[in-house]
Amino acid sequence: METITKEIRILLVYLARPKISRSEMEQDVTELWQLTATLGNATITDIITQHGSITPASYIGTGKVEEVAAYLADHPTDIVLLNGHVKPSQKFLLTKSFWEINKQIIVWDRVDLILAIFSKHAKTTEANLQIELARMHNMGPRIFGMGMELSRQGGGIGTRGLGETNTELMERHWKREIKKVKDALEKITKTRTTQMEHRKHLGIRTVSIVGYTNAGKTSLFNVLTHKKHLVENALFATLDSTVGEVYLPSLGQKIVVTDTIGFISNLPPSLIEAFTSTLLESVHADVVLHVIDATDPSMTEKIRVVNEILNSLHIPEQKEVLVFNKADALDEAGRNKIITTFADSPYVLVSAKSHEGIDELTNRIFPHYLNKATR
Ligand SMILES: Nc1nc2c(ncn2[C@@H]2O[C@H](COP(=O)(O)OP(=O)(O)OP(=O)(O)O)[C@@H](O)[C@H]2O)c(=O)[nH]1
Ligand SMILES: [Mg+2]
Repeated sequence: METITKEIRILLVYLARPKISRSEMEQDVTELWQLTATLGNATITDIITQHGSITPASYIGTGKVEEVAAYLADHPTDIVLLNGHVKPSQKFLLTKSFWEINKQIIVWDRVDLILAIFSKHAKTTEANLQIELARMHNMGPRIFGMGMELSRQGGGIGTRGLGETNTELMERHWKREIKKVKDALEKITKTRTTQMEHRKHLGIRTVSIVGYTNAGKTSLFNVLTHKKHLVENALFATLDSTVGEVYLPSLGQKIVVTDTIGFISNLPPSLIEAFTSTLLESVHADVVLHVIDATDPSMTEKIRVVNEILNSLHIPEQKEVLVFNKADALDEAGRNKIITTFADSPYVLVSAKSHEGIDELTNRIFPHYLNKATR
């Protein structure tokens, strides 16, 4: 049965940092656009741009706040989306400023948008708890507390004194709720750790698949493990960590392959921290396959982003193999570029679609790295 869902109207307020190039900005806006499209029932109805640095109090500066408020007065809008990472205090101030015009308005930053997509795709308790934890961190006590305030007032939004008189109360409530979620997550993490230790005890080696979102990680996982997990031309199709087995004739044993959530640029550390449980498998793997969409014009930047995240997770570089995927869609020039640029790094060119390079991966790369891992 078809359900009618209301279209969410999003106003994008884009703060273009000083010295940003036109192409960087275009890539950034395109990604925000794709993220919004991934939500399914949301559209960016307009973009207001501000050039300059972040204003500490309001992120976009008083003048811009007024401009956005004037826009909201004339254009029905559900969400004001800011690019980048906006502090809870800035979001709180903005929300309050816009409330004069629209009491239902929600202010989101890029992380809130990503978390909304996560929620849409989350299936497991673990994923839901991690999203909840990241959300709470991203909201901060006062915005989180607004929900509590609303329920106390029986649903009506009272603006008088909101968030000011009750800051301490909200802070305590926020901390208590965070602890609850953390405790629940810890139990799940323990189960995962036990499973990993059990595998290690049995001498089973593990390969984890990581990479920027939409690079083709799940497609590669499916090819390797003969599974049929959801593959989609969408950002964050995968949110959980899934495990599959592959028998390697060259090693005469089976290995475990894991697929996990994709990465994206500008993730705050608190979000990565919230997903520690899911990423645990990747952190402890013997080999880390860093899957890259070789047809992506922003490939180099995305490799950098993923490497930064791998670093923050303390995954040693020696475990990493660059896997350039979508070789079937590459022309000669694209191939040559990879061959010349990455000649010094361990890499392999594959296609999850045509299966080019898969044999090389399983017969040469895996045995080589897995033998090394045992030494
Ligand atoms: N041409 C081509 N397309 C591919 C290949 N591998 C994956 N794709 C496409 O790339 C898109 C993303 O594939 P996924 O496997 O879902 O990518 P992912 O990295 O798991 O993405 P998330 O889980 O959303 O982070 C889909 O539209 C796939 O059909 C390939 O080898 N060649
Ligand atoms: Mg996936």
